[in-house]
Amino acid sequence: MGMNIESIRREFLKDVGEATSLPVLYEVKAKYLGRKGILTNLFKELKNLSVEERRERGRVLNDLKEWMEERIRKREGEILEAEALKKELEGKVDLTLPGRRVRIGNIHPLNRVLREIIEIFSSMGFSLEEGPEIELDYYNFEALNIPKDHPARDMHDTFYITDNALLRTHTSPVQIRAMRKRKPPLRVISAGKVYRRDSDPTHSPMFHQVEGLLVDEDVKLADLKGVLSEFANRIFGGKRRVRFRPSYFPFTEPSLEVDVECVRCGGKGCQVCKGTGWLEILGAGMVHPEVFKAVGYDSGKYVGFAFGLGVERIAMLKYGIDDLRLFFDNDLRFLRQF
Ligand code: 2NM
Repeated sequence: MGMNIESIRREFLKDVGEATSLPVLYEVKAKYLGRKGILTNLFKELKNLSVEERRERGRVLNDLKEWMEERIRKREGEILEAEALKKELEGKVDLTLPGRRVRIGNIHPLNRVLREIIEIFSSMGFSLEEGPEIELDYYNFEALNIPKDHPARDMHDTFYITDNALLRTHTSPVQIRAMRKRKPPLRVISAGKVYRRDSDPTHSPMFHQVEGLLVDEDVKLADLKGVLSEFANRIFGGKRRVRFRPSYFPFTEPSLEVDVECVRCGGKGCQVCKGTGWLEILGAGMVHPEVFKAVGYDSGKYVGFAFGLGVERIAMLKYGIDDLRLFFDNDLRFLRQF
């Protein structure tokens, strides 16, 4: 008989593995070890062999038979155990229920808004600049036309590290560094963490800013109005009215504040806009000649505009969030909504 022992063994293992109930397992047992079983037939053929060959072949078949019986016993145990467990759970657990969904993470709302803002200005040709969060007094204040005794320093409530080093209170020093590093024309934005000694529902000691700067030979206030109107429309979506009010910053002249039509009430007046119909979203202005002087640009030749915004404020307005601290608590019930 040419049937190879190894292929019988392999087919037997497959049959046993596929048997998930006792009746099926007993059919498998009969297929190999029953009265007309494959192995039984091999035993019957022994009588045709010589004494020598019979002893050798007989030992191989006996080993195989014992191994098969052992396998079947083991499988029998496994099936009985599975059936007992199934009986135990019957009516108590619904095995047809779909599995629990695995939750995957998402981008933090602040980072999402930050990325959107960067994308909008990138598409207008601004490139992202980076700078240190620990700054020198010179880059954070002096070069921005804010001398030591200037009242604007009080507004910033600075964390000082030494007399000369501090946590940056805005990202403007990044732009000072960019101007000293390059020549006009220049179109840069800076984005990142800034620090002020302030903490209440609308102020956090650390928050995120994006600032922009454009310097060229023939820049007008109208260019600034165009860029910031486009930004307001794209970040809040749709066609929105934008207005510009005079303001004051030491580093720009003239300075202005940018308001967008209230995202909640569309200008009629509501809680969010405190009845005014307008939301303040940006500070901006034409770069002060003193700032150009500090970075070595010729203010007779070059003109520039700059602007700054708070990412938390934009995110709060966009998503209707009333407490800034939600961004920093890392409560998953809040974060999963984005
Ligand atoms: C603002 C408002 C107005 C500003 C100015 C500069 C620099 F460095 F170019 F002078 N950077 N950012 C600026 C101007 C920032 O934030 C409310």
